[in-house]
Amino acid sequence: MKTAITLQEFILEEQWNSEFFPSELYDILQSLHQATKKIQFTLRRPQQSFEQATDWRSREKEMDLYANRQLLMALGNTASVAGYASEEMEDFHTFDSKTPLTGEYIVVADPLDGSSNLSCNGSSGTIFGIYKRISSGHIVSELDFMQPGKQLVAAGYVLFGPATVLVYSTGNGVHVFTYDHELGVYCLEQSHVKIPNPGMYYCINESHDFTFPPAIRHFLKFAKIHDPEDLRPMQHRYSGALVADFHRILMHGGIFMYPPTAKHERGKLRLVYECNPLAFLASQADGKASDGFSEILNKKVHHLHERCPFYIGSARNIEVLENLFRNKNRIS
Ligand code: AFP
Repeated sequence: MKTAITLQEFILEEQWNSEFFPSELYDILQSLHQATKKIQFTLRRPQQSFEQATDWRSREKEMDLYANRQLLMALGNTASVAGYASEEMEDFHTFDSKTPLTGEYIVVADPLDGSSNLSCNGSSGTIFGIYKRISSGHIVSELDFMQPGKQLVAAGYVLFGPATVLVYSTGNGVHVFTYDHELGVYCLEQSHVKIPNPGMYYCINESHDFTFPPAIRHFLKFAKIHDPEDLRPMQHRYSGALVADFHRILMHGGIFMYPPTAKHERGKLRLVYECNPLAFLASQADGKASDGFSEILNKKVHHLHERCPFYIGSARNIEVLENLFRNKNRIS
């Protein structure tokens, strides 16, 4: 039997081999790891063990808030983190009980993406991004959290599926780990993952298609045309959890799309908490992420909870879609 490389060992080795790997990142990844371990254990408990959860909707909300609290507590105990912002909180949080505020990093997160899947034992996950703080002084600034995605120093997610999987990048490739419940540790599954290009999967909630921009409707027709060399017709998959759909794309290639719709005119997904961290991972895995016209990682952030159209996946699939947006719906 082969000896597994644990997450801890892998991060330490990454740190030793790179002069650009700040030791603080190790601590932050460790605290995110601890927090998500607790979230994972709680997700596995029966509904009856939830305090206020009389139905699945209230369990969903309770779990969203619980996941947020775990991250808040774990990061609050990490010296190098000065602040935290999440999809679950109106405002960002400064860890100002740390005197002086020495932390050089801030963390953004979607604590429990896809929580509505809990009602049917579907997948969910925690998405996170880590930035270097740009403010100074005792209070972090909103601007710390509004840096463009290209300023991320690390990002990742933990996917709570049949197995719990942790994926991260510190700018040196994307690495995938699976939680071993017997050993109680994450073990390396794959390092330096690359998104297959092109890919055969497309993920989109097609129920909104009558309100999609024409470029998306053209892409959906294009995806179904027979061309085996280009892996078409593409296969449709959609889980209702971005983190699970992105993991499929990371492993097998293809494209995830959440365009503007009548209900969400600017798109549904959050630029800071969901789009930027996953765009960072895609770029590290030779994939791409776009809003149809420009790279997600270059987008200016106007406010913390901003939403945007989001297309992410294999480079070739994203380029086809961008051409449809730019060339007025012609495939080139
Ligand atoms: P929840 O966290 O409220 O379940 O929302 C999940 C999500 O933000 C993202 O993970 C999914 O891709 C997307 O919403 C699904 O939205 P639709 O139900 O509109 O397809």
